[in-house]
Amino acid sequence: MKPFSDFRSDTVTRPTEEMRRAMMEAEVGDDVLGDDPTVQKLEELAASIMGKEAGLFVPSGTMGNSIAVKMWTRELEEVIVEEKSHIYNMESTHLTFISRVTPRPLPSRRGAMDPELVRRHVRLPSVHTPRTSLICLENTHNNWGGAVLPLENFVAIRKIADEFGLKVHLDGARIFNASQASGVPVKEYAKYCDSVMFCLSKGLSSPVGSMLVSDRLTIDYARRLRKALGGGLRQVGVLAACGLISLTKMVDRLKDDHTRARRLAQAIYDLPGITLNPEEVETNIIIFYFNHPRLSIPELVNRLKEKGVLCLAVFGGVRLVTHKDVDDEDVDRAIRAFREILAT
Ligand code: TLP
Repeated sequence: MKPFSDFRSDTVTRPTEEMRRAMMEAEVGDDVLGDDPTVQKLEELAASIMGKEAGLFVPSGTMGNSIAVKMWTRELEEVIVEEKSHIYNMESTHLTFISRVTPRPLPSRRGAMDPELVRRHVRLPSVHTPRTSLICLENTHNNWGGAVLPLENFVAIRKIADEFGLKVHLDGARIFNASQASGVPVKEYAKYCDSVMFCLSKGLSSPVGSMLVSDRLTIDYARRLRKALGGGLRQVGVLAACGLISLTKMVDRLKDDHTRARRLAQAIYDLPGITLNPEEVETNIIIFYFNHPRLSIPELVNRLKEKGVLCLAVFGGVRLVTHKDVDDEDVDRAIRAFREILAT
């Protein structure tokens, strides 16, 4: 048996054999000078899958989101974000640090902000207040346990954005998980957004990389911002080669991750201390709240680790993520470990 079954994140996925071969064989050039053919192929493919004019390869999802916020905003402006969103909570404050805008966090129902609430929080130009310029959405929603945002929410938010002349950016780190779970094509979600960031390096198993897509002029500007942030890379076709495999070969299998997450959730939701609705596990992320008379959250995480099961403590709870590198045996091992620790 392997030493650990690693449920900490889908970011831990290792590149496939095919990716390793593709890295060896990739045709490369200097991408900062604009002549890496493999990167160009990936950027074109990403844009066409999302129904946008152009794409940009970026080293990380955080850099993609940072560039997106920067390209749609100026100082003295405000950005509407969902209160548990990754952009607001987990990207080292780039809204204030890089873009120098104020975030306006709003509550939601499992990641979907009420359009009327959004409308009430749009600030019109005034000498006193920041002007709202951008709304950020996240699908799937990480801190809401991989929740899928309903398409109607995109439609309603777009309507408000158009009413007030705002831009909409989608943190679609796991947009392919959303699409696999809902049956809604990724293009359909993207249609209601001015830009989309999505990750190659999570469930899609590339070692590094995310994509930012939008219209051509905006991506030209994003390319300059990427350089300014130190994200201009040279013979990066070796990584883009993996990205091409992510997009062409790794999407369909995401539904297996969803099935495993649901099975794990169904097996542990009623153990003492755990608050979890397995019906709400829609994709590959399980987050449960934990309140136990004898065990704290860090103690539970440690006890699981002693039994070879890795997971993360988050927001008053525990997170487990399924992905390519955990199979049914890993899920069985996790179920056994939870039962041994909690079912006394
Ligand atoms: N999320 C990571 C960590 O930050 C916790 C994870 O393990 O889930 N948007 C969303 C919704 C994300 O979940 C993440 C990464 C990002 C953006 C940022 O991507 P990276 O890690 O490539 O900067």
